[in-house]
Amino acid sequence: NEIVSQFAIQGNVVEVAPLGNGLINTTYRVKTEEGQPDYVLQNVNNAIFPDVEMLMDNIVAVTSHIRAKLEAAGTEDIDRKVLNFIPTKDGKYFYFDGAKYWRVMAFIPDTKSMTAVTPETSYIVGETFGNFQAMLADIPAQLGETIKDFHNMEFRLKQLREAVAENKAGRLAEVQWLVDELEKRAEEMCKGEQLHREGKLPKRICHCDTKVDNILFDQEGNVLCVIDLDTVMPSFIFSDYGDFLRTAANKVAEDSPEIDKVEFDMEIFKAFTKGYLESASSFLTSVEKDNLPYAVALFPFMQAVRFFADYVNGDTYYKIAYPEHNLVRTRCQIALAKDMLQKLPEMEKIILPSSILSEVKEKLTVSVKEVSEWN
Ligand code: GN1
Ligand code: MG
Repeated sequence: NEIVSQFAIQGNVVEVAPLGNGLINTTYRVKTEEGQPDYVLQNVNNAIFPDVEMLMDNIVAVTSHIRAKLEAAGTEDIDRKVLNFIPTKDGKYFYFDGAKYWRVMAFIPDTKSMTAVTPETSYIVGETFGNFQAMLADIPAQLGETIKDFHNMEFRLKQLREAVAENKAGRLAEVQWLVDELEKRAEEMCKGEQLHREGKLPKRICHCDTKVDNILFDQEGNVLCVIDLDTVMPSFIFSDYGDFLRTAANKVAEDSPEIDKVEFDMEIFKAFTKGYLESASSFLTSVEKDNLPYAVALFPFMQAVRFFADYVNGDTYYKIAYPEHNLVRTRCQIALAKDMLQKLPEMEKIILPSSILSEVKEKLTVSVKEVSEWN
């Protein structure tokens, strides 16, 4: 009550109860009297997100930009289609109680989330995230990186190399072969950063945590809005495209020990890509589009590097359920990246229109050759 009373809400608080099962932030539902709107109160995890002020500036810039677009388009029911953050009584979007950072947003009633991934939901998610990026393609505000170098492959490799050099947990000897395995692919996986340095690949505002459960649906299954905006930041569009497929199109869980069952599901790939391209084509450059297959393989590779660095460091970042957990996760992600690399030519055929296929034939031959060399 003390915390909620800092914010400019309507009505009197009747109850504050835990909401959802997020692992990073802590969330509560704030109920007010009959006839008044309810709210969501969140404690932002400051250990993971060091600059809450920047994070909230990002979120407010993004949600107000989307709101203005929806208003301009004459969209109905806008309060259900974009999150609405409530300022404190002195006009800030977070409250620091001396130990913790808090924020409040309006609760959107009568929603459901969808956790089952099917080609149908993947198509909708692709369309939704493409749309989200499209709406933010012309945002005037400069957004900050809420986690610095979050999806920077070169930085993630640097972290792994440091972990290997320090060998803090003394685990290196048994897993040196995995370091070698990852290093084989390291350079080509930094293609994004290289293209960026050459001025050929822009950063745009991306969500950076694209999963089905970060979309709210109404009771009929129509998309309402994208939620969980803490990682919204400038990144290559590959982030939203690739990270969704990493989790959604793997036939097993990201930490499955059954490596032989790891398989990249091309039906999910096709449906998600179709939805994404339908809404993102308006702003994607040919470099961005041509490199979507690279983005598919990039994310399990990057995740393998992150899990593995954590294993070498002695498991300090990701929660583990058993001692080898990060190692099992690493192997699963490598297996997925390998299966994706095998399927790159097929993906390229689907993404690139047939008219320009002949131009990239040479490129396709190169990727097939490279795949057969990575064993
Ligand atoms: C973390 O906690 P969750 O699942 O939303 C991580 C992602 C990883 C993911 C791997 C802030 O996300 O980048 O892809 O684990 N988020 C952060 O399971 O590091
Ligand atoms: Mg999350």
